[in-house]
Amino acid sequence: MSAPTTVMVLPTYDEAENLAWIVARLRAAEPEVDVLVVDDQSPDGTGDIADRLAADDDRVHVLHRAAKGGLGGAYLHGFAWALEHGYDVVGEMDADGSHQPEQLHRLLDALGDADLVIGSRWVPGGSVVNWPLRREVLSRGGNLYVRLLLGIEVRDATAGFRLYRRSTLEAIALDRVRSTGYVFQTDLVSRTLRAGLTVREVPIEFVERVRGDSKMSGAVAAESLRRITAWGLRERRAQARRLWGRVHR
Ligand SMILES: Nc1nc2c(ncn2[C@@H]2O[C@H](COP(=O)(O)OP(=O)(O)OP(=O)(O)O)[C@@H](O)[C@H]2O)c(=O)[nH]1
Ligand SMILES: [Mg+2]
Repeated sequence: MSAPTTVMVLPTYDEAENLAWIVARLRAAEPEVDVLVVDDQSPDGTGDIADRLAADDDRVHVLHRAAKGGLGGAYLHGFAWALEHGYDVVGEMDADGSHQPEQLHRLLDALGDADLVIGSRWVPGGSVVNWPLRREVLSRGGNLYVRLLLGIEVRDATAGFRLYRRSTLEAIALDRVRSTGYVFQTDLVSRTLRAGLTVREVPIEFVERVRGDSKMSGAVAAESLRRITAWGLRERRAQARRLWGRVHR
């Protein structure tokens, strides 16, 4: 049997200062892993850099999208490409250096007994470097909100350093995903668990970006709050109906 084929999907928007650096590190750390850059017409020329990297290396590929469509949109596009091209394992990571290619092996090693592996900041051994307290509070608070409202036992449901088995992506109805921003990550963990599949978290060290600007915005945060609250309420209503059904049987 041949070894599973893996591709890491890297969404980019204005990462000209980071992309070549991160792709070189990824190729060096995991020479057997392919790379797919999904660029949304970055005004700073990231797409051209991606084209040059792809021209120099058969294992680097690029998708150019028409306009900035959010992280979720870029990943859905990238996943469709990866499934079409027959990969067994499809990964995600940021292109700004926050996720370290040198730690990808931790995720690869954990995939043996999981359907989704998450590189987690908030399990023992996980950490963040150079985060202001405000960011840490926001991330921990957001994750607590997710755990309480959705009732899922994942410590870092918003994390974007991941590996999915092909079978996982095929089981979770990607065509019905509507999340565009970072809430996409939470959406997919929750779909994976609802499909009865196994999620494992492994500790990683998350490094705050050093170069380039964050794309986190008020609108992106608002989408997260809105969707998670709506999913939580829907789940609570379903619970109440089940309980009501039992009482009145
Ligand atoms: N293709 C595409 N990529 C995006 C979009 N928004 C963000 N990204 C990329 O997604 C990754 C994560 O975005 P960041 O801006 O680093 O978000 P973040 O990590 O929450 O914010 P920081 O911690 O401040 O870096 C980066 O590689 C971005 O370039 C988008 O609309 N389209
Ligand atoms: Mg970042």
